[in-house]
Amino acid sequence: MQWWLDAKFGLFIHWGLYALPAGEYKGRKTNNIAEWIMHDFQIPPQEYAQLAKQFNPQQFDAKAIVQLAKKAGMGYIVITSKHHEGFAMYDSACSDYTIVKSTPYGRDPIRELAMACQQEGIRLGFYYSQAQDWYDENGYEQDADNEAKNFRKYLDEKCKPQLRELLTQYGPVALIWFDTPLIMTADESKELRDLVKELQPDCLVSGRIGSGLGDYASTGDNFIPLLPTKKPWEVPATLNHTWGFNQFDTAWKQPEAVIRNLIKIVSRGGNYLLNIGPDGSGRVPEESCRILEEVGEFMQGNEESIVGTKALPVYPYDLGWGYLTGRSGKVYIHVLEEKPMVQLLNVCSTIKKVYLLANGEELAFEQRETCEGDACWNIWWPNDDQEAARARLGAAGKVDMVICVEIEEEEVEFEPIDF
Ligand code: FHN
Repeated sequence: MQWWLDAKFGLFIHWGLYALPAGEYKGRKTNNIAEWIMHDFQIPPQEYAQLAKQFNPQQFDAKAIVQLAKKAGMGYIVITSKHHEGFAMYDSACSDYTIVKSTPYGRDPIRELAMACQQEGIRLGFYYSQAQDWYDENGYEQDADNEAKNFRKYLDEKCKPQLRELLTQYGPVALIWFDTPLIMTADESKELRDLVKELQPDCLVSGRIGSGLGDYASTGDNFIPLLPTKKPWEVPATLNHTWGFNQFDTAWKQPEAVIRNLIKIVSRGGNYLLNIGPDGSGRVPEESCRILEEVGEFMQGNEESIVGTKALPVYPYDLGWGYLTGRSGKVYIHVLEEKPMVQLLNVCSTIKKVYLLANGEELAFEQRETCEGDACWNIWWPNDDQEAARARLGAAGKVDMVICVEIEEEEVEFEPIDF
């Protein structure tokens, strides 16, 4: 899974029939995430299924989405192949409830995405709701009487056959993003994991397969761990409050916030899986595109400080003004605030060279002991003028000025603080 550890940043796509009501059904607005509208309003399956007749997302442009992700510096894409609503967003032979068979659109967007990903050299994984299926009478549903269901029948007749299709019809699959296992047993989760690995041994399995059987952990939605964890981890995150498109949700995280989250997550060793929710016409909301494009401008000069980095030993202070990332022989200091100069205490590795990552401009530095005897690095902006240096960095320095410190040692060493 080295590719996944290196990638750090991925694109999540939540897209299904829920993109049509887009947060409102029969004049009633939801205050929950938009893709839950069928459950939240208890819309009967046959009634909800009528949405398929209106689903004709002619604006869906797989290539443009892949290029958007690539330009943002993302290394992989994960798209909902079947969310809890039970509707297959691909050409599935084992159900009639699919985008190909039951919509006027009649195309397989997942095939188009898989082809675009192959052309652009970006990995593609599939979200698959393995336990919740609100359309299938034997699929689980949160807060429903699940004990009464024949889950074995659902597993054998829908879930496993569909996973088999996804893993045999679209070329190499980077990962299966399972979600909400609910009351699935460990044996059932293992059965799905085994199926994935039998069909595609290199395909990763997300943490939400249940019973700790994932290749990596998925944190709670939008929750960033503070402390090191045992397993590699990924933060699935929204750009506003919803995953599926909601016409009323305009609470967009601005590019600054996204860049800060990315750096925070990467500095702690995690991956950031950031969502877009195309609308019912297939169009990606303009705001999502604008935000990702600006993140891309930051990544253009600073990608080296994100992609392929690994978690440093835990730095003993909360810097407040920034974060540290690193790789062999290099420490990247991410400066997110105004600072007359940059000081790191209790760092004892030997500096070779210091420069602004995005334009190579060298910075003066010294290594010394403080009056209290702590090893410390001091770094100065050219002419003591941070703003002028920021201006020279252009878009790459707008939010975060990344300082690259080359060191003699393979790995940076921090002095423990024991007071
Ligand atoms: O219920 C889903 C939700 O709709 C969305 O898919 C998120 C993404 O992480 N997962 C579940 C809630 O955690």
